[in-house]
Amino acid sequence: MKIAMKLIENWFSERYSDNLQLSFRVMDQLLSVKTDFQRIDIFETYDFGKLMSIDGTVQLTERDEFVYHEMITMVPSAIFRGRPKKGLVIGGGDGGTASQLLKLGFDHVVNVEIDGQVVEVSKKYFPDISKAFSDSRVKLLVDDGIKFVHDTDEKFDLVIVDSTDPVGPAEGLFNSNFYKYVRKLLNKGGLVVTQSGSPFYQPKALTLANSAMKAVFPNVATYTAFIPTYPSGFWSFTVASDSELQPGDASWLPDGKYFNKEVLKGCFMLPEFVKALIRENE
Ligand code: AG3
Repeated sequence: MKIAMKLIENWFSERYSDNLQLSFRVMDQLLSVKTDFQRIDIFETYDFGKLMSIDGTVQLTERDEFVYHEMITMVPSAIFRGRPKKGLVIGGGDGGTASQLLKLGFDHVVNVEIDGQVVEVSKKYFPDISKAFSDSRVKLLVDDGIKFVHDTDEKFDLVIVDSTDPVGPAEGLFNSNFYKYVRKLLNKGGLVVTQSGSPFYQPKALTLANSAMKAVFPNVATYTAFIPTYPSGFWSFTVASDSELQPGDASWLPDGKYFNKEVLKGCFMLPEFVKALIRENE
């Protein structure tokens, strides 16, 4: 008798609600580890290369990480007058943000990640994305970012908050107290930027970031990017400064794989429902 072979398919899903999820078919699960802060999983997916999730939420995939890392670094760099050189990354334990800052010519980057295991895992599974951690221009501190901004008196041109969603360890990064301390660390003309979630599925992340920054900075603006593996694919970032937020000509900035000068202008043009969310905060 012939027995039909049973084919089992394995899938990783990020749950957006009880009724909605995004699923990736996976070849293999390479790692699942519970740290003191969160659970980290690494999958080899069919369509997006390796994928890292934290507490079940997609953090990055090899195939589309460039969008997030370019947009969180290049847009604020284009607004800064002159060439930004000193960067602070809060979170960003995969190293993607720090690596991108080095590409842009930053000569000193401090990266404060609360969970050392994110760094270790990234070095092992994403050696290219995390290569900044073996560069002498980057100082990695495994520490609480909130504590760091309270205690340091170093100054930066750009502060980048590359965090998870505003639940769990990142919660304290979405409030005005945190930004009060960040403001003190900014050089003249300096900016702070944070990822602020999916305007469609996570309006609270956007409004939280927006109101926290508005409580502290006179100039705040939201921009968006297309990131296929994040909820809804439509993602927001919010930037703030004491200086005006007009993109300069930034002729020194090269095009990326996503970023270019048209994207720089266009990304600040917001759909009405996003504008309405932001207005609610005024
Ligand atoms: N950190 C922001 C990821 C947020 C994704 N949220 C979600 N999937 N629900 C990205 C880390 C890349 N350096």
